[in-house]
Amino acid sequence: MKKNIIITSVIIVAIVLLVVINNTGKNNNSVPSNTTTPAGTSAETSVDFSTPDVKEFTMTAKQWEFSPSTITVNKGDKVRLLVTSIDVAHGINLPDFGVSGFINPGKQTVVEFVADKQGTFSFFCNVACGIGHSNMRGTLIVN
Ligand SMILES: [Cu+2]
Repeated sequence: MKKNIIITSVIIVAIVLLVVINNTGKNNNSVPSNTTTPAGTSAETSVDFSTPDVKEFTMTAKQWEFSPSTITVNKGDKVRLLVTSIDVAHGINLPDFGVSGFINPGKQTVVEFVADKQGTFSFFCNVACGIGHSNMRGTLIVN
């Protein structure tokens, strides 16, 4: 009798565990795909950056500054930054507008975004580029 009760309990616990694990797995799978896909695709595919009204800025990145370090645009502008590293690898990261780019040494990286909100925002290098890396930042002003 006792043996049967123990075996039954073990089976019930196993079933409960399977259900819990199964549900946890479903949650982990569904949350990222639901949140990332629509936001990422709609923002990037609906804007046409091939039009002549794009505001283009040619910039250099070097240890440890961007030049120019301040970019001023108007709200609603389509903005293109052409950033060339003249020494080592750098990055250009403007998190408020979802911009992140890697800049190879001696090469140009192009990043584009729509300045869809007013304010003063920071962009910075996100590739470890030497002792002054954490000070390598600039300002985007959207009027
Ligand atoms: Cu850096």
